[in-house]
Amino acid sequence: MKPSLDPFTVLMDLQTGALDPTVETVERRLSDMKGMYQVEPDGDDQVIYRVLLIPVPERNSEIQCSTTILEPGVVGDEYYMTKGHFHQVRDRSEVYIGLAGEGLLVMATEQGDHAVEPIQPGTVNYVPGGWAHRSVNTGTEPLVFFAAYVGDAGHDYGTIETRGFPVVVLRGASGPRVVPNPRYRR
Ligand code: S6P
Ligand code: ZN
Repeated sequence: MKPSLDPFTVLMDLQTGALDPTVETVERRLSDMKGMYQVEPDGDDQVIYRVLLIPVPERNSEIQCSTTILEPGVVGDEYYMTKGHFHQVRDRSEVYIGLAGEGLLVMATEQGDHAVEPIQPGTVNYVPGGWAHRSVNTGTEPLVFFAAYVGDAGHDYGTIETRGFPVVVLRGASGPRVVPNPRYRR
């Protein structure tokens, strides 16, 4: 087989998640999160996370890589979080490596099972195929992680926008609380 890509190297800052070169950045603001928090955000429409991408062709012979920088903060009592998604091709898996900050990785199946795992410097989270995933910043510093996933996975945001996750992560007096999501639609 004749390879169709040439090898390359990207420099990743292990504290900030910055990539050099920065090829493509996705920014998500509070206004992109409509209907996802228990209460609607008010105030400044700030950027709550950035995804820095190392794009490669979207085919299953390649591995997509990115870093995510999720700011600290709350909407009501709910910590800042990513939108969360299933992969469009449901059985495509993913690995997260925690770089900085502290947070939780909330995962759910279409059948309504859920799992919650820590993200912190050095964690390697394995997200098997069929599990939707959302990261939540439960700390006071940016939560930064590296992600690698099967090249043709794609992203299905609509299912989570409609159904939500079975649990939400709230700020409690003695730390984060994972509680059932009253708005979850089975
Ligand atoms: C992609 C991977 C991450 C997320 C990123 C933002 O499969 O899971 O790179 O895209 O953390 O989350 P979201 O849910 O807005 O794509
Ligand atoms: Zn993913």
